[in-house]
Amino acid sequence: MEIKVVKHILEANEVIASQNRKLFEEKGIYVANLMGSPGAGKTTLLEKTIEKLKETKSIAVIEGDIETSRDAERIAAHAIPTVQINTGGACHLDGNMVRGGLEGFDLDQIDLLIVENVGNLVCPAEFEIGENDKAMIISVTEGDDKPEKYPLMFQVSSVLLLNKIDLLPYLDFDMERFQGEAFKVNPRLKIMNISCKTGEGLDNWFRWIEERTSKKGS
Ligand SMILES: Nc1nc2c(ncn2[C@@H]2O[C@H](COP(=O)(O)OP(=O)(O)O)[C@@H](O)[C@H]2O)c(=O)[nH]1
Ligand SMILES: [Mg+2]
Repeated sequence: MEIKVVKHILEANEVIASQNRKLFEEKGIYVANLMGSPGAGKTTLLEKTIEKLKETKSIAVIEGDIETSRDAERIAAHAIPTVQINTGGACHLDGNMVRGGLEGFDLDQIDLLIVENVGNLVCPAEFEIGENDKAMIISVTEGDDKPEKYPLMFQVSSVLLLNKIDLLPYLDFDMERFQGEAFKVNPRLKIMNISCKTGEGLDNWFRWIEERTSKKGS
């Protein structure tokens, strides 16, 4: 019985997510669903991305958190349309929550919508929101053994950003092991090693997301 209930919830979500997807398609908006643990660097990456791309792309952000509007305040400080969704306990965003959040935007004015999902390495990967790509960010301080322990997020993501590489000298992080595990769970994964602090590797990411956004808009 329980399995049926879960299946029903996921199917109901899929319907709303595909309605969102259709709307994004009509409006020519490229949507990235940014997922990762609390503290991996999601908001910091967003801030860097906005600063790099905001002259050439119209960017909007949805912030998903259990409580508070702290991340939305950080993003809004960059003069970008921002909506905060508080899930009130739920560990992920779903299609319906994102649909509600869209009411806060003029969709005709947006090229790129980035959704920062609730900090969690598990649940966000299970729920489609109508995105074009899922992108995940994990930091070296979380350990090199995570891909096989939390495979789903690695499997559903198009790109994996390994953040905080500036801290590698202080850690026993085995890069070969990490990359080996990540490719084992998802051979198509595009891995980018980055530091939001020093800026190392970020150009790769900027290029990746800018190219995808341009394709949608043209
Ligand atoms: N050393 C280092 N710290 C970082 C880096 N990126 C983010 N941080 C720090 O990690 C903490 C969590 O970042 P935040 O963007 O709020 O993570 P989020 O919870 O995933 O949104 C903050 O104190 C950031 O300044 C990085 O590349 N290197
Ligand atoms: Mg955040």
